Amino acid sequence: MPSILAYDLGASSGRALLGRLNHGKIEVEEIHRFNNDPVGIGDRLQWDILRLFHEIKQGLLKAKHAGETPASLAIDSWAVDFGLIGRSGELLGNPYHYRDHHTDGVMERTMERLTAGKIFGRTGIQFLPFNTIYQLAALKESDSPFLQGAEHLLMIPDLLRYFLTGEMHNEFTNATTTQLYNPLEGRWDTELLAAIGISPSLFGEVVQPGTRVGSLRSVLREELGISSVPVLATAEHDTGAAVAAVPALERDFAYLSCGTWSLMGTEVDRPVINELAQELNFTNEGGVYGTYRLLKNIMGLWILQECRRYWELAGQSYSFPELVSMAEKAEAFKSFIDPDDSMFIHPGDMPSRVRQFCAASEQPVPESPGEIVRCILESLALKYRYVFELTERLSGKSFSGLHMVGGGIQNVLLCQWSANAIGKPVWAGPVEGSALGNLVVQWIAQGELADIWEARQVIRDSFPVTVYDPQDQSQWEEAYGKFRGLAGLA
Ligand code: LFR
Repeated sequence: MPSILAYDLGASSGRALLGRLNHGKIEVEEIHRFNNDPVGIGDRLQWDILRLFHEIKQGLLKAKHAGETPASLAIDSWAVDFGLIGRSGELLGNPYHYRDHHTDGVMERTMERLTAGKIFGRTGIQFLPFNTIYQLAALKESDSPFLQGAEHLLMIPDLLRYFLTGEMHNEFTNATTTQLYNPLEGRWDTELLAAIGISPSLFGEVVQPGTRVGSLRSVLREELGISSVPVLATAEHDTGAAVAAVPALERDFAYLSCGTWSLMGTEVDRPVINELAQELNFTNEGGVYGTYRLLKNIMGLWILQECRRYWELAGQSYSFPELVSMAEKAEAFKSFIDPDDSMFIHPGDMPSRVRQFCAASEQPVPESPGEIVRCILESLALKYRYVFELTERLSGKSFSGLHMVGGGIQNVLLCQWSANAIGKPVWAGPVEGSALGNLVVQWIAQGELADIWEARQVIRDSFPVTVYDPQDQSQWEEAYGKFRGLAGLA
């Protein structure tokens, strides 16, 4: 059986995997891994999109050298960011990084003008300052020449797919993250676009995951010396792909996609757009096969990654396992942060910000890396419990445990503490959530798998799931009370 190729691009690294279905089991081989280093120029933080396209080509070359001609390929990546295409068909400027400061204050101003009720009511999407709608409003406010010259807007995977095929399509799961797509009407929301002064002509036809959207351009085939490969739209939002790969066998399940971000929620059949969802700032991102992800963003391992980067700059290099083992030795439940405080969104001196949060909330200030990492990981686990309970309240469901997928589950301590905090088992696996979701959508499109439920069964049969049972319940219960108080969580 021929292999297929999945590219999964995260905010700090990307990978290309060849996948094969063999007697009801999935086999994957990572053929290429690369860094995704955002580049700061002056005040701006941008993605090195041409470098990413170069790495996509490297993946194709490595597949060729492995003697493979993939039956199809697809790309997933983080959401909300985009490229603008001008009259000549060329990319105008580098896409901004969603952690760039150009959107500072824009969400607040837009919400004031349009009202939160209108924006949420028409999109069902949570308010995050970097949503595409606020990035576009920022470009409009600054009279960006790129925006003036733009004829098309393509989200990151749409853009890379365009570079590969020469064809432009907007894929559904990513389209919903813009906060400009109306899921109730099944189209781009022209009223919101008009309100921020953006032409609807920038937005194209929205295609569902699994749609064939072209094949490799002949010029690229010649450059690489390869034959044609069909290009599919998969669940191109990495979180959409990760949730497609949750090995749940029951319809109602809670998940946590754990990486740079922690995305926690449940899958629903239709968007939950009501006052409570708006008040709790939950989102309804488009998923596969008519589903939606009722979830909430939690800042995730970003804070830890950024601490590590900062320490490295200061000449102290630690691996993640080293940091986790230092955290394990530090004193328990000494101080907590609210990981979702806006002070943690942008890159910078994260250790100082953690200390600052603790000092301002009159807690002992963590000093050593071990103390800081312990504070971050305990706070994340406690925030998971909070959002787990909100998910149950909002969805009216009760969950017997939590599925965790993604690279973050390699952090065994975090998995165990998550189980302790929520007081229910955590089922951790698979690690390659997004890439697997990307692959199974391609196989469903090719008729190799019947539907998402067969796909989830096959994933369960192919990859280990580690069970973490809750421990130390009374201490975590007490910690949760303290955490809620200081993070001001009702
Ligand atoms: C996770 C993710 C989240 C999105 C954030 C920014 O990788 O895609 O779902 O909110 O990145 O795009």
